[in-house]
Amino acid sequence: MEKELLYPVTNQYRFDQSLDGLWDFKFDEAAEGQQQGWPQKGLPAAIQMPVPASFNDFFTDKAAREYTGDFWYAKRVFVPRAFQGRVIGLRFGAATHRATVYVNGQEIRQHEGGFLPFTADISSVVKFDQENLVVLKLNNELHRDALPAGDTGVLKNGKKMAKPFFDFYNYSGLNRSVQLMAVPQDRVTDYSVTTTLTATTAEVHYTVTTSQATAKVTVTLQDEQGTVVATGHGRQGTLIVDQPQLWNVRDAHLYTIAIQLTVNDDPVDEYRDQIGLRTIEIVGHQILVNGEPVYLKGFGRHEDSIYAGRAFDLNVEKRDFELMKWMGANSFRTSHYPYDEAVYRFADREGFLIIDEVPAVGFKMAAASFLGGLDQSFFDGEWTTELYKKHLDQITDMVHRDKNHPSVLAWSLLNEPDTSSKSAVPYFEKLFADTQALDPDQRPRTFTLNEDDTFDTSYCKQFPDFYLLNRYPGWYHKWGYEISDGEAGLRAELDKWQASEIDKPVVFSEYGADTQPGLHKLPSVMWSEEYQIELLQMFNRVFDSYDFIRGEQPWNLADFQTVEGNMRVNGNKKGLFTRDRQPKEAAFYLRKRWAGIDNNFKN
Ligand code: BDP
Repeated sequence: MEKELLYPVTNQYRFDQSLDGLWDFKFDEAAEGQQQGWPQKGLPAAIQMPVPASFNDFFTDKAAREYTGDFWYAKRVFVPRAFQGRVIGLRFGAATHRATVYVNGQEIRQHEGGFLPFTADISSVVKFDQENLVVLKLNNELHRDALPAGDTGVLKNGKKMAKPFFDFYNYSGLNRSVQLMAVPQDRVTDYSVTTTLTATTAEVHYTVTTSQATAKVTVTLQDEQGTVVATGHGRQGTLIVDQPQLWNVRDAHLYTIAIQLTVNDDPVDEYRDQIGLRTIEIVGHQILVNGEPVYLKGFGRHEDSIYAGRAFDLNVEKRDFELMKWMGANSFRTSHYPYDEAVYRFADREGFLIIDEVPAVGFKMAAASFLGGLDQSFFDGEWTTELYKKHLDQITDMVHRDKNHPSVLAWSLLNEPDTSSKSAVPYFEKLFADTQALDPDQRPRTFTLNEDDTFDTSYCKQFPDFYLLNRYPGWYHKWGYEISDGEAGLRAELDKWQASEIDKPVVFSEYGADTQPGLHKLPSVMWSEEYQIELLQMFNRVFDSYDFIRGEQPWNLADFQTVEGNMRVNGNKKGLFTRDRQPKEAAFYLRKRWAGIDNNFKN
């Protein structure tokens, strides 16, 4: 079960019970919990902590908010006898950054990576019709051989401190829901679908994997009216849908796939999910959905809100989708980590395209030196062998989890890595090839190139299927009155892309200005609402002058929390919306621009 990531459901064969709510919680500064028998006894003198939530912002004491090291969660979970005979599992949506799971005193498994789900098979230790003690040891330290990358320092007073090589707060805890699951022994363990289109049909190629080889598999596809439009038999096959209602950008149509298992004609399992029929291709400098060119309008985002930090909050997510729709957006990037699964379900339903990003952020020593690190190439570091394993492991889980979502347009394999040294090349070569082998849908692979990775300096330009550029003229350089020089520099760089042999789409995946809401100034100064608009106008003039630029995703949808520092006034303020999701002036400007840009802009 530990490799199974299917979204949990309840039906005649499967049970999914939420374990969200209050859990026991305790910091373990001395790393003594194991020795003190907490997995067996539970947590002594524990405090209560909501799940899902990041623990940080609840505290009024700074040492607690900044806590770095081991910390524990525990809960007593009643498992009814009705579940007997099934495989019993726990599913953690996200645990930052490494976790050890114990049930009734026994260690069940360990997991590393704070932004993807994992399951623990507890069948061998579970007690029915009784309470079971579920205990988790978490650790939120940052390291160079882990994702996201950073260091963990120790202050003179002995306290550990996270030093991220990235610009978002190291929010920690059980940030997504926890579920108790009971599934049949003979069950569907995974499935995948890909679509090809003919003039009048969609061919849905499916593969189903099961826990046991004996069961018979039947797959049906139903349209939104509940009519069965195709049926297939066997673990692999093709379902042909006549006159299909395709999934399209901002015009989504979904089909229900139902996978049934029978043993000797008796039904033993069923799994249903919603899928969309669509194709994705990159041809020349066009991004094609169902063969039609699409211009991306959208945002880089974060899972970030007040009180609960990086906890997934369906209410915030709903508001974000309403804001994106109001803006006229059609896409977003899950900067800088895979988001909660509900986000992809929203996007499938609303017809948004997602650039799905793995938490490979901070792979750059300049990011470390910004905080006092060394100035060497990141990929020269001895940590890259271990890092690669974890990196690929997380890409594997991301692709495994998200591969059937019609909304997922592409995989972003890194954010702003150091590609200006040759030592990055073998790492990238392997990473791009290994990812290709994972995705049945063969989606485009990409990564964001930061300011230092230009047409002239990047050694890794050959790898992406399309380019994501993060550029900050007008903010981190050539700022204020010098912005006209910033524009000239940007044009000079883009002229080189234009003149080159490369014929692939370029999407601007980050640009922006920190803006204090309510600060007005005529003429503008940096940080004013007027300056944010001027900066966006500058970029938009540039985008409109180059045909190969096929998308714009300003940084960021909303203001978000970062570490404290002399570059940040209580977080990153480049949002078009405030952290409580109200518009800055620039949102009205951009909304107007996007109202005049159709999905097939530049064609
Ligand atoms: C980019 C990073 C992003 C930062 C942004 C900024 O990709 O995470 O928040 O810069 O500085 O380099 O605002």
